[in-house]
Amino acid sequence: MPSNVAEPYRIKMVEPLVMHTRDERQQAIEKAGHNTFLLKSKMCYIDLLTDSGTSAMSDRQWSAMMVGDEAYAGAVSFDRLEAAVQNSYGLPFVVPTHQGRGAEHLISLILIRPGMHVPGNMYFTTTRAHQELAGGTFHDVIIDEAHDPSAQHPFKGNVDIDEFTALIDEVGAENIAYINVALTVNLAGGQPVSMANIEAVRRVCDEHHIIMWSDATRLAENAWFIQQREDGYRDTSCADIVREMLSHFDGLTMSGKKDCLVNIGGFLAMRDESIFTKARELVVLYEGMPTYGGLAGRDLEAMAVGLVEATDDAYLTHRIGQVTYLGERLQEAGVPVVQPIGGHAVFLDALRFLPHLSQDDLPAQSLAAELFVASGVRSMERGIVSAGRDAEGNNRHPKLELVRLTIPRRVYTDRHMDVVADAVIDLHRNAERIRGLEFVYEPPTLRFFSSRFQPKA
Ligand code: PM9
Repeated sequence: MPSNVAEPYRIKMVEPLVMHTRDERQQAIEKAGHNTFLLKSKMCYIDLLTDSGTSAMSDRQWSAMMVGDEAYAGAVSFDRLEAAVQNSYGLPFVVPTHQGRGAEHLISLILIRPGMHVPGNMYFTTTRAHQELAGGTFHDVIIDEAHDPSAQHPFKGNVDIDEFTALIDEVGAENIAYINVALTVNLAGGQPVSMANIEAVRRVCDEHHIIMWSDATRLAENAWFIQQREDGYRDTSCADIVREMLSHFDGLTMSGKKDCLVNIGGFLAMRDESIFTKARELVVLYEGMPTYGGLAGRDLEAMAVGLVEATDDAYLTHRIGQVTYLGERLQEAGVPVVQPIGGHAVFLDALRFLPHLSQDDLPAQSLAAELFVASGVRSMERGIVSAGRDAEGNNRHPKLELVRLTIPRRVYTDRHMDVVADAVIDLHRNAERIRGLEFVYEPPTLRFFSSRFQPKA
């Protein structure tokens, strides 16, 4: 049963895939310290580590790259990116950065003073790291359903308005740097936020004079869910929904590596000229001139085209249809996955997949490593390892202990999804033999990228 929408493109260039033996993969994972981030990509048959920077670009993006203006200052490529953001997102001021975390770094430095609080709809690793580096404290104000992998809710990424207002009452609006609303919510399973919820957050922000920011990394996918699930949007294009969503925000950070369909790039966009001025001052220090922000002119061109392509209805219907297809194949076979299936990935519920392990056995890390050895499919841990340690140095224990099968955009076919589904289903049948892991090396920040592990005795 293939997904019911064919690819809305045809393939012009191909990249061969190589399948290694199980023994070779076993050696590779041991060399990588059982961390899929440390594997060589050539060892991965189907690489579902991330949807970040892994998209296939279109012929239009590649041709736009050829007219990239590589001038150090005042490049016309920046003007084209700025115009694309203004037209598609409705935000007047744009500052490019090398990728999303570059934008997160700058906005955290601008808006957060030590001791301030930053509510958001679930943490994201790099986002929270920059908020904390700037002296802020992150508060999770997502609805409770988001922390329950089996809970059914059409907009599991929604902000819990009561929790948000309770936080304002507790710490005072003047101590809230801004609220960061992610569209969609990556670590909840790629779950969307409804337009009604965005409007409700805006009302609270207006009442208390709080800045409303967005992590807009997957905003086009969020728009598609609004079109499909929220009353009154069925006949509205995703491009129009994107503009409507953003009309409620003061600004955004963007990792262009996702919903701008590029291999590198990001930016800040905002309404307030004083924030813009500060961002332009800081970008020179950390990224590059305000007209290139650490990117080549050709990268700006590709992003200007990609951010428009990403809101195309036919593209989004196929894109999310493919993710849903994989998720439904797994669900039908009884594999525990986060529900509903999200926009960019299918998330395996490692606690239910490996019920014989406790969270301190690092089940998601172990499952990701085992899936690679069994099939050559690379995935990513999104659980206790990704959550890191709190200010006292204790391991955080997130409610979600997940393995993410992240689907790059326009890269794999539904036949690849079948190979992935078969591998996961097979592993699930033999899950009881999978052992836990323990750390042998742990860096001080963003530990999931480079920690090393060994099987527990
Ligand atoms: N997300 C991802 O694989 C890249 C690796 S970080 C584990 O999901 C959100 C919601 C993201 C995100 C990156 C960033 C940072 C910000 N917000 O990777 O710096 O999903 O461009 O963006 C990754 P950059």
